[in-house]
Amino acid sequence: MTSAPAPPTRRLRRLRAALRPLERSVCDVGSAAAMAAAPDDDARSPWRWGAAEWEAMRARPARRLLEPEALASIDRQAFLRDGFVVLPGCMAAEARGPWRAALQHAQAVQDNFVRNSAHWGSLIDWAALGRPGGAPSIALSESQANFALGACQSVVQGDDDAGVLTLKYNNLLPEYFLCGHHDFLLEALCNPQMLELHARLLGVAPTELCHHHSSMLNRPVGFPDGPWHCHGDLGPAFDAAGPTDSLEEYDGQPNVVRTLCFPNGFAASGDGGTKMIAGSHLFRDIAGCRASDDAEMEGPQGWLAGRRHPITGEPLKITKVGVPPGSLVCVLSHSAHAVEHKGDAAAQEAWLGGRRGWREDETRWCSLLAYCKLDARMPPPHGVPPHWVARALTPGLLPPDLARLLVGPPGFAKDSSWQREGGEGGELTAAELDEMVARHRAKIQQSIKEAAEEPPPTTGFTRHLQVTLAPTVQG
Ligand SMILES: O=C(O)CCC(=O)C(=O)O
Ligand SMILES: [Fe+2]
Repeated sequence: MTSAPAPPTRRLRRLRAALRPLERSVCDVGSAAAMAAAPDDDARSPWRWGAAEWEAMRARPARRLLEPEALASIDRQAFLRDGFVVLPGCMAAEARGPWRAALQHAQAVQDNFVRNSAHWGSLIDWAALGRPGGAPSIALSESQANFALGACQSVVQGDDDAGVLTLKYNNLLPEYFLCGHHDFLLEALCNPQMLELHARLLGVAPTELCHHHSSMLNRPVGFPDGPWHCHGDLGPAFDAAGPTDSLEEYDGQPNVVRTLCFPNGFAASGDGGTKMIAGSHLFRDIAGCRASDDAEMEGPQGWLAGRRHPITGEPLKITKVGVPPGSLVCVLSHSAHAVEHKGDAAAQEAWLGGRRGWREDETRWCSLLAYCKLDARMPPPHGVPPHWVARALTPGLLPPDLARLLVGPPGFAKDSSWQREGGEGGELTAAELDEMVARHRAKIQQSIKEAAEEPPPTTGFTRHLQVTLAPTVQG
């Protein structure tokens, strides 16, 4: 593990050269943001690492991240039956402080990045990011930027007028592909205990796991209720397969596990917790399983009305979990979940009204790390952009477990649309790289188009973000 990386092949040198403008733009904006946020600490961001930092990471022994008893206690059948598992206090005691500090650091970098949107036009290489028309003509307004500070999913996202969606889908905002923005979280992603945990949950060997995406989900005091939803990550054939009462069938499909990591924990009520519905995943009802709040979910017309668990026969119900510091909650894609508000009505009103001044020690700090089985039947993971694929494919640069998580093992899924498609010895050719980048850009453009076509939200804080906040500042 400590040997020097092999020199990149000619193909990979070309690949890196093609992506260099993008790396430069990321680092330039990253430095502007990081310098004001934490001037002494910008080596924490793997975006800017060179060969020496990668070598140091390869040489570092893995830290103790989880309590071994928690791993040993995993009940796979219960996980498949419920669609989620709560692991209270399973973060190793010595990992909790650094985990929270990593999230605070990443939030500070993100806040600074957002605050500096007036410089995005000149510092970011928009052509390298594939934005048609180049730099955006408007920056975030002061109120839009202020609204996003200290929280996640709060930068206005209804359109790409200020370039936010381009940044989001290229994982330039630290809240997306979070692991690429902080060394602790990158190490957590490929930590052997995390791999063992997800291998157990998904019923595969640790070497058969792939990274799906990672994000930051910090919720400050005043954060209102988040809507009920579940995720379609597996492609139409599996996402719309309809209800099943066979755990064997469910286990036989591709699967993604989102693991929410809470260094501080949260109380069951009014504390920004994650809420769950055991058994909801077995309905595979991505489009229908939605509600703006608990009352709608539980109401006479709500998704829960009359529904029973396909295996236990029990009526489905909302579980408000409360967890102690250092807890993990692992969730299957199809499992219904929502966010409980944080703080009372006055706190929510103040937060929505743009008043900040939350106390950091009260924030619900959270990182999400998602893993899937290597399975060519599902669409490629959306959370690993081409510039990280390029790093992962540079021989000997990244720790082997990390490289495999990001792009799969050599030769994986040669015939599928996964990012690592072929070439001899699993390498990408220049033409394949071009195709991969083109595909990534096309996907981004498609996502941006879909976001712009979606009707404006009628409830909740997304309505506030996209409807109330936007016209007053952009009009
Ligand atoms: O913040 C949470 O508790 C849930 C976030 C969520 O729904 C997601 O990341 O898919
Ligand atoms: Fe979600």
